Amino acid sequence: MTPKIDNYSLYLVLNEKYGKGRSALEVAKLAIKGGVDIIQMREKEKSETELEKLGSELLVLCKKHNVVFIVNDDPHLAHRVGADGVHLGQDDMERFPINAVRQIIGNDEIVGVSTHSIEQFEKANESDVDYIAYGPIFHTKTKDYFLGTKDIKEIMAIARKPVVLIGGITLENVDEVTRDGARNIAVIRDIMEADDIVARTKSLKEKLKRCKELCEA
Ligand code: TZP
Ligand code: MG
Repeated sequence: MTPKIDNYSLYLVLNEKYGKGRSALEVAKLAIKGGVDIIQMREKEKSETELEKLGSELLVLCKKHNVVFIVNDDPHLAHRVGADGVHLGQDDMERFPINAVRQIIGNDEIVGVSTHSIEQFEKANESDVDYIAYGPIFHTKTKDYFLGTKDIKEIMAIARKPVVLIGGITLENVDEVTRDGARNIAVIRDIMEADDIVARTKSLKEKLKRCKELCEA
């Protein structure tokens, strides 16, 4: 059965080029040891063959440890490797409207979408997706702008599905997003670039645990 996205999830977006010489698989193993909940393969520089190989390896690893495994950009690839779901950007959705995505990967699989404005968020909120990523919140390397924390309260108030905040989130600033209502966070560099990936992941997870305790008290 396909797992669901639970709140207080820590979501690692894997991109080997930030791994300081460590392979994506190696980083994934360490992050899983640290308690990461969701892993996305976002490897823009790899060939189709490399992606299939890595995707299959990550799937085995994630399944073994009950970690949700998501493939970025391509529902066909997600389906071929048997991932739990696919993550689509705004541009991917032009190529693959949600109905087409469902036909490729199935109704039970997870579909996540990136949004970068309240308008995009509202549209995703009304569509057949399983979670919504919102950002970049802080300065990041994959985008040339960031939104800041100003919209978090509003999107959390209207959200009808799990929301994952992304973009420049670190152990040092994560409280700024959870304080405004965020329940799930995604990171690339804060885990990938860490000297001690296990410890860093544990610390981020600890922040979410504390947030849960405070929110549910
Ligand atoms: N989408 C919005 S920001 C981002 C993506 C993929 C990159 C997040 O990377 P980092 O290193 O956590 O800022
Ligand atoms: Mg994409």
